[in-house]
Amino acid sequence: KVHHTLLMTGAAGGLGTAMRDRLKANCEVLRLSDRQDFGPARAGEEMMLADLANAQQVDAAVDGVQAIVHFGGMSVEGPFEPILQANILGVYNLYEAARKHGVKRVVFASSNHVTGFYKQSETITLNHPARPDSLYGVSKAFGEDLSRMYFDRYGIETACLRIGSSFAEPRDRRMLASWLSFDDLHRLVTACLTTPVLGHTAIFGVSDNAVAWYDNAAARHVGFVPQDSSTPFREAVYARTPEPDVTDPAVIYQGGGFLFQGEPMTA
Ligand code: 15L
Repeated sequence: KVHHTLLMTGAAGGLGTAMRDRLKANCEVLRLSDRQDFGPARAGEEMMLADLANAQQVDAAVDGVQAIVHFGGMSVEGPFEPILQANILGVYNLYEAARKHGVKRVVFASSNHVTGFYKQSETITLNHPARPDSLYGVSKAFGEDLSRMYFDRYGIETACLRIGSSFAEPRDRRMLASWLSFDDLHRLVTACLTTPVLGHTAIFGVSDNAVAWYDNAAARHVGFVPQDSSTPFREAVYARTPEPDVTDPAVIYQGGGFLFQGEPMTA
């Protein structure tokens, strides 16, 4: 256990729920935070409710922790205002609190949607420029840049996890490439919390899938070695999903379909 008290934001969300028990192995005390009440603290936990847009509440949640796993914020595309509040103002509030309280390491749940406008036929590295596919993707790119500034200025180390699709199982054909198992997500977070020198880095968060769009060579120092693969799910996914239309932008681009809802797009 490298950290005494670890803060996990977004504790009531999908990733927070999946990591709640797993992250207890990484610390003595797991401090959980979310916007609204999600039940009592269990053994080894502390509960600290905080709206990311509220600087005082975020400050209180960060006070006394040694590291932060930041899963909080809007997790899909939507209207700009809530994205602005939670993902832009919210990530600023978090880093200001980290600076004031001397927190030296943050694991930030960024997203594959930072680079979602690369094609599914491309393999991209961590040196490819961002190509956000949505306002949500832009907000995650902002978090990546902001955290870099806090590293360069104040030495706060951050891993920006460009998480693909972290669910119990891959849900469609795209997720055969983008899937990150919960156990691999925990391995990734653990690697980021424990590697001796993290610096500031992005890293694509996917399992060891046969179909891959990402090259993590520039983040070898993190020490993330995924152990799971989408391959065992492949046949079932093919059987229950239609043949893809290769002229559909949701099939052409890595960001996939959910971000084009209601927005006609041309390739
Ligand atoms: C994300 O960034 C979302 O948070 C998640 O809900 C998934 O939709 C994922 O991307 C994805 O691209 O599959």
